[in-house]
Amino acid sequence: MAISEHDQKHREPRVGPVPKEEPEFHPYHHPAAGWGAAKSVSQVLMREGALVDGPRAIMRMNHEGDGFDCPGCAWPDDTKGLHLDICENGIKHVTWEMTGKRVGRDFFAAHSVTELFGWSDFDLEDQGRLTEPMVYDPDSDHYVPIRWHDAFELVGRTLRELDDPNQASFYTSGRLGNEATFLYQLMARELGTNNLPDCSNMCHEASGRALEASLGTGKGTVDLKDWETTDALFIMGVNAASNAPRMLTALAEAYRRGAQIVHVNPLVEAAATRTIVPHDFTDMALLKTTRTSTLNLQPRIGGDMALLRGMAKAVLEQARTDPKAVDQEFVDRHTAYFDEYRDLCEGTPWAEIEHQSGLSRDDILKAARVYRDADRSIFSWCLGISQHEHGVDTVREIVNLLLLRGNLGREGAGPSPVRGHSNVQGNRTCGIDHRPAEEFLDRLAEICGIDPPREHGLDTVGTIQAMHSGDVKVFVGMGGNFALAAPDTPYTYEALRSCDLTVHVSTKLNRSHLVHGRQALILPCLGRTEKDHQKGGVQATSVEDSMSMVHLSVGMKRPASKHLLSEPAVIAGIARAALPDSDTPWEWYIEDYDRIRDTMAQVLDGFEDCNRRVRLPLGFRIKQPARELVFLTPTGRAEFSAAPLPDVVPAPGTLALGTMRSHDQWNTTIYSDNDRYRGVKNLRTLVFMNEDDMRERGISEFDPVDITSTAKDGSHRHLNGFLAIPYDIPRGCAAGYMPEMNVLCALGDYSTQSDQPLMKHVKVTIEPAA
Ligand SMILES: Nc1nc2c(c(=O)[nH]1)N[C@H]1C(S)=C(S)[C@@H](COP(=O)(O)OP(=O)(O)OC[C@H]3O[C@@H](n4cnc5c(=O)[nH]c(N)nc54)[C@H](O)[C@@H]3O)O[C@H]1N2
Ligand SMILES: Nc1nc2c(c(=O)[nH]1)N[C@H]1C(S)=C(S)[C@@H](COP(=O)(O)OP(=O)(O)OC[C@H]3O[C@@H](n4cnc5c(=O)[nH]c(N)nc54)[C@H](O)[C@@H]3O)O[C@H]1N2
Ligand SMILES: [Mo]
Repeated sequence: MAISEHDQKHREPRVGPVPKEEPEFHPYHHPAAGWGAAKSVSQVLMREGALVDGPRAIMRMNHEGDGFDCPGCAWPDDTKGLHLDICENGIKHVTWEMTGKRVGRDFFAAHSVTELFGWSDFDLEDQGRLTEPMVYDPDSDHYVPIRWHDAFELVGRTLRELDDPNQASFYTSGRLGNEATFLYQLMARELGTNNLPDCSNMCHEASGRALEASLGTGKGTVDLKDWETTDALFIMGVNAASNAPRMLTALAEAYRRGAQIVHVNPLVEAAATRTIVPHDFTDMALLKTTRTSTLNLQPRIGGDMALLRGMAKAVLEQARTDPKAVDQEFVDRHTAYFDEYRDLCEGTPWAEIEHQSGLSRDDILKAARVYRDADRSIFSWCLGISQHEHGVDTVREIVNLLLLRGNLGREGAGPSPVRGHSNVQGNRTCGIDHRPAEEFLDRLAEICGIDPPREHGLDTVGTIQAMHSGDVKVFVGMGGNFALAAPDTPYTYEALRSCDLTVHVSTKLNRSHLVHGRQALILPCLGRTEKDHQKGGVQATSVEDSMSMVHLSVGMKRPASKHLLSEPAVIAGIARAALPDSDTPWEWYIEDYDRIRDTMAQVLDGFEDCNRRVRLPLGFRIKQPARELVFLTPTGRAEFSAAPLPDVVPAPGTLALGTMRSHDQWNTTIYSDNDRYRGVKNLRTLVFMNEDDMRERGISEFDPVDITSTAKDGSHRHLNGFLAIPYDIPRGCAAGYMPEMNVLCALGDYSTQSDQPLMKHVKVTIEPAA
């Protein structure tokens, strides 16, 4: 099909770049990482004009002591002094921030907001770094420059004039460093609201709640050393080669020392095949590949819980003849509600397990055997597990299975969620939580001398609903791209447009700046790669990775513009303007971030003495009570859950659609129209389907199709003219890219367990385009 014709069918504005060539699809048969990654990196470096600075910055990334933390993902740094685990997507991410391009006042003078709204999201971000604060001028429909002082005063005045502080909501995207995070939540709570939605509400909320309920701690318990010593790794619902590429190295090393690696994913992703270990120069030179999998299972979308239940059932059945199958001593000493769980497993028929998982009993037994034969097992997971109606139950089922064999509190064993944004876990640790614990608020009150509100605040979905109904009038986005990342795009746009004031603290121009309230500000800030000069000298910020390691990040680049402020400074500026009588020493904090850390050390669990410990070569690890077999649960024990299996099988004629990322994308930031590991070029507006499902509907490769979703409330949403791609995916399942597909996700369709939008299980029908 000619491109122009295909393009016309797209909903405007588009997300990705306009492809210069025909779409292509050729299943990928090469190893992950290696030279393909190296080539892709050099293309990005060239495009961003970062050929000189890029490589130098990369050498400083994730360095002990004096480097900056890679903003690419939350995978931990190596513990053995190997600091250059080159990762293609981390490099792309860093160069994206370091681009030589700039969006200054001339740019905004030349393009109205209405005009810019028609641009693609790719083109918006591709303009480069924001350079000075801008305010929306309704008369001219342009953004115009504003001085920092006046911008702060505008936000401060609007916040002061609200009838109720709960009419404001303060969003965090998981990039924000710990110190800024602490100040941000302090400001919101001093103002009097717990409206602190964050990207975690769309991401790992389910994991946090499940681990909290089962183990009394909202985080994983394992670290990289455990990954290095485990006998069996179960990797569930994550596209690691694209989204946590440094995991590839861990998988290859595990394979080389004989560990079992089981991948559970409706799609066989690149990490489930083989890799060329990127930092291993001999491997690179000889194109030597290492396997990264010993078993791949492809359940139906949402079928993981049934698979886990089946594995538990098999282990329990074996325990009748094999006393070592279940670690009864561990179960007796450390857990509660085992009998209920055993009865539940025994009472769940194999036929139901097979039907709900979409896997044969034989396949499930294979996985169970790996689990039974391993002395130490780790389960790792990401969005394929969490973004479901029953996400909490599924993560609790993972813990159930771990508990059966005492896979907790010892080396090489335990739960290991792969977090998303590089500091999303630190955000929670440092107080971004719309449902804060009483003890935390008590300490905040005592140490910071404020009177924090006690009622729970709004999360992401709640904030969108409240903006839509007029209950929230001020939206502040601390990073991120809320308009595009949130579900139900048109509804979210309406919600943001009903606000009195929208404020975005950002590094690059994005859709959220163009979907604005009556008044609107763009406040540009330093990125993580840049030097942060304050009165007390160059400042460092701390971040926490997926495995609870906290370490310092120090920028080394000259800021993209001399008008940029650091995120802590922006927050302090807003806080001072909104709270003129505040006793909090906002300005004093900004002079030297050690002062913020000193306060954090008094308020936050696990941050004692953090100024000293964060300067240790590898930083420090926040203690996980569950790791020490201390369970802060009602029973004081690890608690088995006994949830019934949900019905995840699509009704006849319908499909379960999962929305996900391509390889060349970082959430709403699109690098190109390619998805290398899935063999796709020049195309994002696609839907992957099983060939039989396509045939049944009279659809062939690259045929345009219309996709209709049906929400819980029966309402329908549409995406037309997407191209169908035949893919190795179970029948009844389909997949495509976020954020294009967010229009299909109804705002009301969130999990009743986690309040997370159901981004991996959208009920759709697909037919040839009208
Ligand atoms: N380069 C890059 N890195 C990133 C990001 C990025 O956009 N780009 N985003 C970051 C963020 S914020 C996050 S949260 C993470 C996201 O990391 P991922 O969780 O890998 O993100 P997705 O692309 O949504 O991929 C979900 C995976 O789950 C699978 N899946 C879908 N449904 C199911 C299911 O029902 N069961 C199972 N078992 N699997 C399923 C899909 O096939 C896919 O492999 O990555 C982080 N790292
Ligand atoms: N359908 C569907 N929707 C999803 C998902 C899905 O799987 N499917 N995944 C969800 C998930 S897991 C997440 S985490 C959200 C992501 O939601 P967000 O975190 O809100 O979105 P991002 O695309 O990561 O934000 C990109 C923007 O962040 C800004 N930025 C980058 N670096 C910095 C910085 O250092 N400081 C500041 N202040 N700003 C910066 C830039 O302006 C850039 O445009 O999307 C969610 N949406
Ligand atoms: Mo995320």
